[in-house]
Amino acid sequence: MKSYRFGNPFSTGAVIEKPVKFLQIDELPGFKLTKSSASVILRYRMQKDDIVIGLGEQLGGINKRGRKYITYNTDIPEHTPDKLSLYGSHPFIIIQGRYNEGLFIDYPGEISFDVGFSDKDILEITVGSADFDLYHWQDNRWQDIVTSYLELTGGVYVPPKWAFGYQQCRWSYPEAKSVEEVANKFRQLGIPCDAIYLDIDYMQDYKVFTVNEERFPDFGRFVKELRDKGFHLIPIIDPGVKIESDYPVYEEGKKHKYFCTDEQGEDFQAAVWPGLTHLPDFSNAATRNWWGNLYKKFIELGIEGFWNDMNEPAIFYTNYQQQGVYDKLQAAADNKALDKVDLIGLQWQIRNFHNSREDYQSIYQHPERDKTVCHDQIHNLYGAQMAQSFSESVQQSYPDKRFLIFSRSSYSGSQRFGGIWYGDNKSWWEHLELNIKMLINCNLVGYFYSGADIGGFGDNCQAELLIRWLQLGVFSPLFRNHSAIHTRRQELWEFDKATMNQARKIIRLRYALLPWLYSQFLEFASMNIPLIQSLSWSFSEPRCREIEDQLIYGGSLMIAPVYKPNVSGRMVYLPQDKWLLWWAGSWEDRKMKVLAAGDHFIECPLDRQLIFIKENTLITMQEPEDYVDQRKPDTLFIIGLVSSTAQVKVLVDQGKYPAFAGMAVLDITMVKQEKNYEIEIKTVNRELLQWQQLVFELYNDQGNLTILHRKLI
Ligand code: MIG
Repeated sequence: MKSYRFGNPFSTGAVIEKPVKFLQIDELPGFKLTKSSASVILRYRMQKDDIVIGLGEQLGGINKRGRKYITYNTDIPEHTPDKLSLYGSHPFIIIQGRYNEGLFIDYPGEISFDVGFSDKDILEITVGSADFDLYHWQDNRWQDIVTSYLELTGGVYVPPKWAFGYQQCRWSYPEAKSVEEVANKFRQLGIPCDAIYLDIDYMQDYKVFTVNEERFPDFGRFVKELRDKGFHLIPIIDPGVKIESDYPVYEEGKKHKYFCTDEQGEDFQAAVWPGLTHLPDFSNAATRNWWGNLYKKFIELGIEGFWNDMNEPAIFYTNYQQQGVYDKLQAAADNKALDKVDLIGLQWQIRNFHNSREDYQSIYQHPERDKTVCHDQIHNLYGAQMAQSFSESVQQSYPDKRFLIFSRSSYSGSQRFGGIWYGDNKSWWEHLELNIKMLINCNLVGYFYSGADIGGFGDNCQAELLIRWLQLGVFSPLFRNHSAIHTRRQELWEFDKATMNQARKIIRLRYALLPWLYSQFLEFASMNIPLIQSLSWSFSEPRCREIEDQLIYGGSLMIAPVYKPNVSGRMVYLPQDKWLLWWAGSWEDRKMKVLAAGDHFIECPLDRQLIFIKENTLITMQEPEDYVDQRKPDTLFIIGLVSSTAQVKVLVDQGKYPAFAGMAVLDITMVKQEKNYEIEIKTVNRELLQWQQLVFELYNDQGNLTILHRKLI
């Protein structure tokens, strides 16, 4: 990798240790460079078969060719194919071809990536500034470029284990009673669940870090009562601070100059949920320190998880935009004849007054007292630095504890501070399909802990869609059902009985697999290798480069989700050798079948999902609990198709920070002999492993099952 510096860049913090030496750049091998005072253009001629991957949270496929993308974090409730930006920016791209090339453009403003759209053979990257750092990899294995990028940007956030449980959200559960009802429903119906969310209505007048005391009397006790039942309560945090005298957050922020300003240095005003607010200036270390410590108020009450919303930052309107609308409407009213009015202009004005680029260009940030930078130039850092503020603060105050934290907006590097969710998707089959690609694309830039709103946020979810989405959700590290106000309710019991029973089985399957799913997370995070991968990550057959609707989880599983309505099966491609097909309907029903490589049409009615275990790997399972580590079952099932040798490591962490400290390990290796299996079991910190009984369910390549029992000593 080589590092290049253009001009005098803003320090984004994306890269943890700056390489000592930046090269001055006049040419970049393989690229044509065009520099001006305000932009730099990089052009690259792609070969016909080159594949371009990366860019993290973006629409389009895994192969990014044929489209345009723009990095400019946007609060965007319609993820339709015409959109060029979503909530996060990850300007990291790889060209896989005769030579593999990787680029990370560390610039937190607008960059456009035209990947063979204007000219099908040309990749044209336009950086909207002449000041940025560029990291270039050449001729490495492309997988190594990904790992190198993750190392460069500081590795991967690891959530606490309970954050792998099922989670229920709704906009909103507005008072204690509705949260309690949901919690009780889960336990009565025997549906596992670990977390319930508070959306904006828990606050007093949408004032961040307040709780409405009428709707949530004795909030601290409420949090503890829920914890006793095995639920974490997770409040939403929005950055906009309501302008209201005597509101402490506002008063402190104003007094210490913690807010973003306008050009004249006055605190910038932007309207969001609370009405007019000020936006904290997270580029400033003092602001970050102040803000990060505000979460403590909740942490001291027993809260262990947060979700940061609206941090692109979203702006409903500003006084300036509002005036523009009034003027246009006034002109229309004065005319009293719509044909004399600039209708298109009027519509445009009304449609575009929120999240307006003009507003972002009028906000100023002050990373230091006497330093000013226009927000537009560092726009994509806003949510990342908000996450950084939380992360820095808890590391200081609770140095050995891990929290759940995820954000809507993000930038390269913030994958070490927390996870993300994919924002306001819809209850559309198209968005279930998009979810598969999003998991793969976001894992490529280190957001292992991420996921979509299961069932879809906007629009109304139908029973079949919910079931298929939950089936994919089993393999989504963030496994959260969320839906918007005014949409059909999406809690499982709001559907028919059969749907609810099926949903329960799917969620119990997740909990059965959870120790393995989580252990794989730890292992892959420690290696800086994406946890969720496209098939091409480990299978070099050309076919695999085109498969975008199957995914690999960890070292052993391939998932082929059904993402279309009214179908009873799908095509699946199995690369290289043999696979064990688990036609999974419930965790207890574990009859498996050996399949050979190649194309298969596989039946998959609604009560089944397709899970494939790779030959000579092992997965582990245990009896599902109502919530993570409720009873700690003492039997561990170890399952696989073993034709020569196989190994599995089960990692059990102590929930401490850093994640890998003091870990317990169960390490199983096995060799297939002619008639039997030779099993070797090693442990580290045995006393921290809950299991006493090991049950092996081993298939040979003919599909014959052998069951073996061992005691763990
Ligand atoms: O303007 O807090 O993406 O998850 O439920 C909408 C209300 C604000 C957007 C988030 C969504 C959340 C909603 N928020």
